[in-house]
Amino acid sequence: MIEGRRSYKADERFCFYSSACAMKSFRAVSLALMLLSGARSDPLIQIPPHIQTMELSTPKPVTEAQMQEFKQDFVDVDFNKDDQMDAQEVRAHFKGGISDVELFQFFLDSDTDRSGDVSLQEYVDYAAMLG
Ligand SMILES: [Ca+2]
Ligand SMILES: [Ca+2]
Repeated sequence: MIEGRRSYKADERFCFYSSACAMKSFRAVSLALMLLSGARSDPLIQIPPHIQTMELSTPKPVTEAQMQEFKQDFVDVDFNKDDQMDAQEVRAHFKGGISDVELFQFFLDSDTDRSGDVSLQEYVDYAAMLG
């Protein structure tokens, strides 16, 4: 008879958030500032038409130029082009330049439906509040 803990794949997302809660802290906006300050790959990735034309609500008014920036940030990070930013993509985008705490905090703040991914609408909501 085997006793002991087993880990389930399905628990990983839960653990991701519970540990993030435990570490909720001070550097809340640093990742966002990195995103918004143009720490991005070069040359720019073309924004696909369905993203370009997507109508998005914002929690407060943003300029057309800001919205363009948000969309550009999003497509730069969304490496596999599934229209979702996941934790691996965010980490890869910053090439190890962000801490786990910053990554967790970013998802806590932006992934409002707790799906484990950040949609364009979620990212725009998040980014608009920082602008
Ligand atoms: Ca993706
Ligand atoms: Ca989400």
